[in-house]
Amino acid sequence: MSIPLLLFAACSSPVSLDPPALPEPEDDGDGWRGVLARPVLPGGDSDTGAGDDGVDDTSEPAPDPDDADGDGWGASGGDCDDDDDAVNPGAEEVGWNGIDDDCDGADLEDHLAIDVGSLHACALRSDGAVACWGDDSSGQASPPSGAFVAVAAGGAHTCALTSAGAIECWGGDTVGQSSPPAGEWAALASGLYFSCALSLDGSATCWGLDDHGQSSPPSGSFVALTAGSAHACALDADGRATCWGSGSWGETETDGSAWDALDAGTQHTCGLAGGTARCWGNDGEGESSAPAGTWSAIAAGGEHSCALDEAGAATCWGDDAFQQATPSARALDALSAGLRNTCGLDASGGIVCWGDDTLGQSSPP
Ligand SMILES: [Ca+2]
Ligand SMILES: [Ca+2]
Ligand SMILES: [Ca+2]
Ligand SMILES: [Ca+2]
Repeated sequence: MSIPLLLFAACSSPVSLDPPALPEPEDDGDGWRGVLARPVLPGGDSDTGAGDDGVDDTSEPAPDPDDADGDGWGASGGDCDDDDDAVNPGAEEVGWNGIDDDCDGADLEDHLAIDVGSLHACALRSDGAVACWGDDSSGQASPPSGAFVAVAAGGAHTCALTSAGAIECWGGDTVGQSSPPAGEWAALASGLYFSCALSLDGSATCWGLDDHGQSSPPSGSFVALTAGSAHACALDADGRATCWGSGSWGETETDGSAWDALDAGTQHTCGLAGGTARCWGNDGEGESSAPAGTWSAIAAGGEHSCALDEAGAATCWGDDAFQQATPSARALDALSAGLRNTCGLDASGGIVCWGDDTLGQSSPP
């Protein structure tokens, strides 16, 4: 008698035969309960009862009952769009597509490059579009649509290099500064009333005003280009500088040394060599009196100049009447200086500007 009683007691026990009492029911029949990937049934055999195939499913990947689009992330596990398997916390963020691809809370609106002109500025977005702000009185801040790889803002015009290697310019064209030659180009720079480009063989070509020879570059093979008010400079593969155009303040003088970077301002030029900054040309406001330090980027503007140290902190010198030489405290990766303002890009590709904003040139979109 004691044995049947014991069997009856065992069979009626909820512990030995029924599933344990669980806070959340296994309600969709996949053998997993709740939002956590935890098996309900011992051994992971999810199809017990009439449909039991006798296979222990523990070797199969654990399905997430909360993952409707099958991208491996449940809605409660961070998938911010469980109807789109391309959107989840493990996805790569794609800029400017209006979609928060990686579920970090926002679409990425980043920029790859920035160039400040006299009273306007433009930046290259990571989707290839160009965005401009500031003075648009000649249409210089109204870029065409298209895919670009570089942008150069000048006086009242802007030029950009398309992904196909062609140059498109917009804005003032009073002296042909917005009428670029056809061809395939590798780099470009815009000055006050002219622009220059490097062809694929490294030779320089300029268009626009040439009253100081600023649009008559010497022959040579160059890898980088910069343009100021009425002068321009290029670096060859060894870092040697060649400058042309107006040199009334000595801004086109080069000493034969090698440079890592060069930037032409209105009437001065600044360069970086081994982290040391040096400027030459007009120094009426102290714009050519570069401070000692170790710098990673440099920009020459109207009558001021700025540089970034190795941590990305900006330091400026020269005219500060519009606070153009009073930089943002944000760490920056890139820098460009205009007539009376300065802009940079932070590590996220966000735009930071300081200085004169009377025409919105320091108010990026
Ligand atoms: Ca999902
Ligand atoms: Ca998804
Ligand atoms: Ca995002
Ligand atoms: Ca996105």
